[in-house]
Amino acid sequence: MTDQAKHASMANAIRALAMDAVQAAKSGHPGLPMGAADIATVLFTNHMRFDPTDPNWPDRDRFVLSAGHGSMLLYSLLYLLGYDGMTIDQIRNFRQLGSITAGHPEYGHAAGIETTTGPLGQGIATAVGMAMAERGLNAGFGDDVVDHFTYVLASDGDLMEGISQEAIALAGHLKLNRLIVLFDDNQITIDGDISLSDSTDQVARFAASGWRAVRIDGHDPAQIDAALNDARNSDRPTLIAARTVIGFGAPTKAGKSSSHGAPLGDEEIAGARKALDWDSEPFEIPSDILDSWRMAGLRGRQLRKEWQERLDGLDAEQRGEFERRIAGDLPSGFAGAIDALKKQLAEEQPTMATRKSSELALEHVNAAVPETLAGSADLTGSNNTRTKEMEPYGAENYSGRFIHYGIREHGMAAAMNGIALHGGFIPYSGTFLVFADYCRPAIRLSALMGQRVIYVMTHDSIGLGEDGPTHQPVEHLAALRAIPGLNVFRPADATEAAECWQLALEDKERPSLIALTRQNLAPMRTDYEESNLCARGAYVIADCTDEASVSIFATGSEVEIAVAAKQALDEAGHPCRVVSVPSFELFHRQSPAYQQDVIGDAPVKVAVEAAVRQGWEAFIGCNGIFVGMGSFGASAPYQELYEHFGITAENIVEQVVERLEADQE
Ligand SMILES: Cc1ncc(C[n+]2csc(CCOP(=O)(O)OP(=O)(O)O)c2C)c(N)n1
Repeated sequence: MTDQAKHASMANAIRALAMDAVQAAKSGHPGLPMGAADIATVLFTNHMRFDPTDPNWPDRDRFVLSAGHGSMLLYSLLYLLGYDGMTIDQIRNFRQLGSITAGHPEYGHAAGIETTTGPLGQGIATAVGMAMAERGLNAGFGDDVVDHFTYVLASDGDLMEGISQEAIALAGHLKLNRLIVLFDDNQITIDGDISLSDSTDQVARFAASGWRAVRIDGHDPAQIDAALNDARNSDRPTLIAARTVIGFGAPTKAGKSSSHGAPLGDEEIAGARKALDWDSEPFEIPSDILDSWRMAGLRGRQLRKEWQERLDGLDAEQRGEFERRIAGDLPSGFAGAIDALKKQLAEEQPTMATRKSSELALEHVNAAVPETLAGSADLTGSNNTRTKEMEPYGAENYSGRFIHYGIREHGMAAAMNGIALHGGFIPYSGTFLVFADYCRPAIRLSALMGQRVIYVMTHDSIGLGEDGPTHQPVEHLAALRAIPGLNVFRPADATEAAECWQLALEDKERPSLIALTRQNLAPMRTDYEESNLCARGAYVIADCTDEASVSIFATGSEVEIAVAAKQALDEAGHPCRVVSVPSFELFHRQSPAYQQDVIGDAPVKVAVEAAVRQGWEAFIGCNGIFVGMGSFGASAPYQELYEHFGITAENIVEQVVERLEADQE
């Protein structure tokens, strides 16, 4: 067989599996895998370094299928290359419950899926984070142990989404030359020809952001091969715009949107088999072709062994550190650092904004945990995420630990997913809480993938004051608490801030968001406690000796208002307890007995939070008193806003007394 014929038969194996699996599932996207099969074949047989027997080899090349709807491309590759678990039965069960071959690639379902994709644009932006982590880890451990590429297959849709611009600009600026994007330039989207909605010159666009950008024929293996070789030797990230035909091989649907997202149908598939000269039955790959693929799968084994020898050759300390960081375990000094800080805080009793408390915690964290990779979306001085020793991360200094993400919240959040997925770093970075909306699709993916990404969100309420309602989050806490698997923290003082940081860093399987104030807060935790009280999500922070008539639940800046109300209520003969609720999610994970104990049975229950009521029913029931926001905020000094919106101790007391009196009537 000529090389050309061998290439064609290997690529056709992908095409056949894709059209047959989509047909069997009665849904899915055959067009992209059929169109991009030539690109993928050259990439995986000649360029990608990976070892299916050790899919998590830390120095493997990463492949991100940004156009996740083309999932059958990835599943076909993983099956053909011999990844454990990706059996032909899994391909037959494409899109079925319990299979590892979900509609879109889901991280954690199968080895070889580097990230969850499907929401267009996320994959390419996540890959930028992977490439950033690669350079960062390389700067720390050297070429011998970290030196790999991140390849992306992106579609028109990926490049049309706004997040791609943030990602492209960041990657170009940072000169991430180990990032290579293969653009499946098929000029078709769901609605039809790309000319319906776009006329961007993508090559010029990438070039304008500092990329090397070339055009090739995406069905010519020699051109694909040469372009990849050039890309790997570039001093900049590379875009390879590969012109392809969507649904390549389908007799009437190739080149048309009708091949994008629906089964081709029996007749069309029969025609494609003929055109591609593919005689095998559905889900059958001729043994010589499967052998060729499996041989390609073996290519990396030797490379991986050589890498292992180089790692073994490092001195024990460096090797241990590398392995610890890849495993994601915190250094042994971490817990002690937090404890020392808590003792210091108990002694000093500082009054400060929690964004400042967070910075103080980070001074201790960053000294003890070398793998934190910090950042901010151009609000460094406001988010307080950069600690003293941190140098900026950049093309001239990949060992820097602070990333100036620019005004790119969405790109930042997705990049953090990539950094976490890559391994070796714990990413955290900041913006204003109100702009959580700009990060939300990526936050959702952090949670869906169970990644330890830490979002620092400051200016967390009307308490930010004069910037006004555009900058004052109101619905954001509730909206974020609605994301399954995301820890949302809102610490009430410096001690709680330190404890929330500890919890966020120790939770290897979930992202966390820490909401912090702009305004100063008095210390609420006056005594040193060895245990982390925030770990249970809610706890009694101020108790009463008599049976409580009132329980007040509050978070963050409103805890001190609740405590002031308690003092007045106690004095008025209405014994009151205050529960601080730094995290709904952690509280809901406690035993029913603990939850019941904390909620208690005081006849009047009050929740205070400078945000909307949604979600508080779990604490105060339907008829509890809620003191918070029911509208957008306003522009004014924050003390006036708290008065204006009635989030005051006086208002709480008034409402409680009214309720107690009404109950007595
Ligand atoms: C953020 C987002 N919006 C919309 C969709 C739905 N969707 C899936 S594929 C697609 C566009 C298809 O065009 P293209 O990206 O060029 O893929 P191709 O047709 O080449 O397979 C759309 C709108 C999505 N997956 N993600």
